[in-house]
Amino acid sequence: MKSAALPLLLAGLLLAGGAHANDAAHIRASHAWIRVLPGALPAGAYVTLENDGNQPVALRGASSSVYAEVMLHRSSREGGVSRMAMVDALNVPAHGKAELAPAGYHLMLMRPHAPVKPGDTVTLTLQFGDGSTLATDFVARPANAMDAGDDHATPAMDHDAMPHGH
Ligand SMILES: [Cu+2]
Repeated sequence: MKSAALPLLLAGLLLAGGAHANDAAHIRASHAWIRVLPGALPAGAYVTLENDGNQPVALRGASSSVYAEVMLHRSSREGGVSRMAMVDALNVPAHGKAELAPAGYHLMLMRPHAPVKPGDTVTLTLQFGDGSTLATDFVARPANAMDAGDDHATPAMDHDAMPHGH
């Protein structure tokens, strides 16, 4: 019975993983947003990742039920020319953070199954080096947006000052 073996194996892996906090358990995602471009142009997804663990955590990529293809990219500028390259991983340092932002690291979203409009929320499942995942809601923003647009949404709260232990 081949079909029964896989769920058992997965259950075993999950139990084994429960003995130690996995990568995803140490990551807090904030300011998650997508810049939606017109037509069939790929969209960029941006997020701030904070690692409260003692070990660095590698973001390897993401998956989504909305986009057929998601790739981890890095934009750079060389001699006045903007380039984009695929990268294997983005390191989030221990007790540090990494930012995916325009003109830098981003998740490139391609081939949506249905049109994504500004105001929509899209869940991307971030994937880390140890195979753990973190489902994160990204808000879709228009093509001229430069950030998540939430900086003034909660003026009473200083996110960085809030404790976020587990
Ligand atoms: Cu890209």
